[in-house]
Amino acid sequence: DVDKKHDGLIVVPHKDGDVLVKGDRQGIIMDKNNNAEKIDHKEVNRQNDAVNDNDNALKFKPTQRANFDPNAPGEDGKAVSIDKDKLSPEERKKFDDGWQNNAFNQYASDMISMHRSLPDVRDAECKTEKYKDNLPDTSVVICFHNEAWTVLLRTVHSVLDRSPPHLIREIILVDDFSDMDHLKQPLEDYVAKLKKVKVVHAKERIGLIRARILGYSVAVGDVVTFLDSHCECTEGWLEPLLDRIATNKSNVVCPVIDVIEDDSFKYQYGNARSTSIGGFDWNLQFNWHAIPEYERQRRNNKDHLPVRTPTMAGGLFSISRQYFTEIGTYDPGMDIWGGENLELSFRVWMCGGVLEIIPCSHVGHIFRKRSPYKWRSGVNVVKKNSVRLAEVWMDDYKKYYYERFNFDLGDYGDVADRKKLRENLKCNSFDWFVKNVYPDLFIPGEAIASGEIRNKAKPMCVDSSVDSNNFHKPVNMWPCHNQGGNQFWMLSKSGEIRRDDGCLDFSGGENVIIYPCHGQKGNQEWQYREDNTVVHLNTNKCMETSADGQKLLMKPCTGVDKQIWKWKRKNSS
Ligand code: UD2
Ligand code: MN
Repeated sequence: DVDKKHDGLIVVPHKDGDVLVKGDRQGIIMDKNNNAEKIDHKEVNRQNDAVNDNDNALKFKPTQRANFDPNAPGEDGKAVSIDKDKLSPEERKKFDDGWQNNAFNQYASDMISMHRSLPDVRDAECKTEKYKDNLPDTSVVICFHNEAWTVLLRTVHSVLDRSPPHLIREIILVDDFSDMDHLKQPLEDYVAKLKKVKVVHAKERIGLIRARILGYSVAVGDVVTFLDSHCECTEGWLEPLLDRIATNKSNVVCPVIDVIEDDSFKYQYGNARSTSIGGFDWNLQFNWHAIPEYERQRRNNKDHLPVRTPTMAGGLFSISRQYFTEIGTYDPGMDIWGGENLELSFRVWMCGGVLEIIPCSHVGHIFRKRSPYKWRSGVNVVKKNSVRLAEVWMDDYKKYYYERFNFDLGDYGDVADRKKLRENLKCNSFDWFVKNVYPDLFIPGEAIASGEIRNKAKPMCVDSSVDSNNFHKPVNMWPCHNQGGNQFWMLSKSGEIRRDDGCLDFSGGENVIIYPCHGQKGNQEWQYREDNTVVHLNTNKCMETSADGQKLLMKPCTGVDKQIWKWKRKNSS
C-alpha cells in the first residue's frame, strides 16, 4: 500500500514501479522495463484558502457568492443563449475559437460563474436518506489535456463547494501535457490559493488512462474518485458514493451522469426512475440501457437505491484506494482514450466486486460531439486498447469482436502482465459475467441467421449503417458486396434483425427503419420462414424489393421472387 507523506518526499510503491515525488518537485515513474517516465510534481501552498484579488489570476476570479446574482448567466443550471450573429467581429472570433478548441461553447462557459448554482436534482427519498457517520474520505483525481479554464475550475469548485469538507482529502489535477498557456503558470498560481488542490504535470502526453494511474499513485485518501475535467457536482453527490464503499470496499460506484449541454451549458437531469445503466455492443462500444425488470424487482421498485450495472461509462466513479490497488488499477498499456472503462467493469465483476450506479448521486458532464484534442497518428488507439482487454478478459467471446475486422488484431503490445493479474485474482470467466451480470446481452453465436440478406429477383442486399445518426431513416438496398459491414445482419432468438444496437423496425407505411433495439418485440419482431420470406409478425407483411431493386418495402405477402431472400448463414433454430 501507499506510504503517507514524509516531509518533502513521497515514495509510492506501485506494481508498475515506484513513484518518487521529491521535494524538488521532480517525480519519476518506472515501468517494468525500467523506462523512466519523468513527471513534474508541484506540492502546492496549502496555507491559504482564499483567492487573492491582487493576484495575476485576477482575470479568472470567480464570482463571489456573497454578491451572487440569481439572474446572472447560467445560474440554477439555466441555459445561456447567445446570438452569435450579434457579436462584434472580435467577440465572434472568440466565440468560434471557443468551439473550435473545445468542441463545446467555451464562450458561454466564460460568461457563467465558476461557482454557479445548480438545482437540487435528487429524488425526495435521497434528501432524507441517512448515511454512515464515519464515511471514508476521498482524493478526487481530475485528468485533463487542454481543458478550458472556466470549465476546469468550475469542476474543481463544484467539488469544493458541494462536498462536506472533511470528506475531501485533496483534489489532484493531472495535467496530461497540455500546451494551452492558461494551464501553466496561471493554473499554478490559482490552485496555490486553494487549500487541498494540487497539480501534477506529465512530462509527455501519457493519455487519460496512464494519467489516472499517475493521479492515483500520489493520492492519499481512503477512496479515489475520478472525474472528467468538464463536470459539475450537485448537492449531496458524494455521501451516497462513499457510503456504498464504507458498506463494502469492493463496491465500485458511479454517480448518475447528467448532461451539461455543450452549447448552452444548461444542466439537464431526470428522476431516479429514469436512471440508465451501462452495457456494450460487439464493437466494444459502451452504451446505455433502461434498468431491466429483474433489477427493479431486486430493489423492490425503490428507484433511489443503488442499481447494479454491467459496465460504467468510465469517467466518473469512486473506488476504495486499497481495492483499486488490489484489483490492478488500470492497464498501463492502454493509450490516450477508450477501452479502460469496459476493462475495469469486466475486471470488477469477474474478480469479486460489484459495480453500481447510485441514483442519489448526480454529477453533470459536458458530452461532446467530437474529440477536440490530438490523438496518436497512424495508430487505431481505441482498437488497440479494446483488443488488449478482449485478449485478457473475454475468453471465447472475443471472437465476436474480432469478427468485425476479420481477426486482423494489429499490434496490441504485450498483455502477459494483465493475464497474470487475472490468474492471481482467480477471477470468474467471461461466460460467468455474461450469464450472471448481463443476461440481456445479445450473443451473436446464438443468432438464428446471420450475414447478408440477398434478394432473389435482384443481386441486391439489405444495407444500412446502424450509427445512431441513422436511427429513424429508411433502410435501403445496395449491390451485395460480400464484405459484411453494413450488409451484416443477425436474426436474434427473439426475432430481432439487428447489428450492434440497431434493429430493423416497421411501424406502418412501406418503409423499414433503423431504430434502437428495445427487446419488446412489437415493431421489431421478424420471422425468416421456410419459404425464405421475411415476415413482420405484427403486421403480417413481407419484405420486398422495389422493381428497380433500390428500395426495401413492406408489402402483403405473395411469395413472388421480390419477396424471396437468401440469408447467408442459417443456424438451426
Ligand atoms: C468517456 C468517459 C471518459 C473515458 C472515456 C473512455 C464519461 C463521462 N467520460 O469519454 O472519462 O472513460 O469515455 O476512455 O464517462 N484526457 C487526458 N488525456 C488524453 C485524453 C483525454 O487527460 O490524452 C482527459 C480529458 O481532458 C477528459 C478525460 O480525460 O477530462 C476524458 O476524456 P474525454 O472527455 O474526451 O472523454 P469522453 O467524456 O468522451
Ligand atoms: Mn468527458
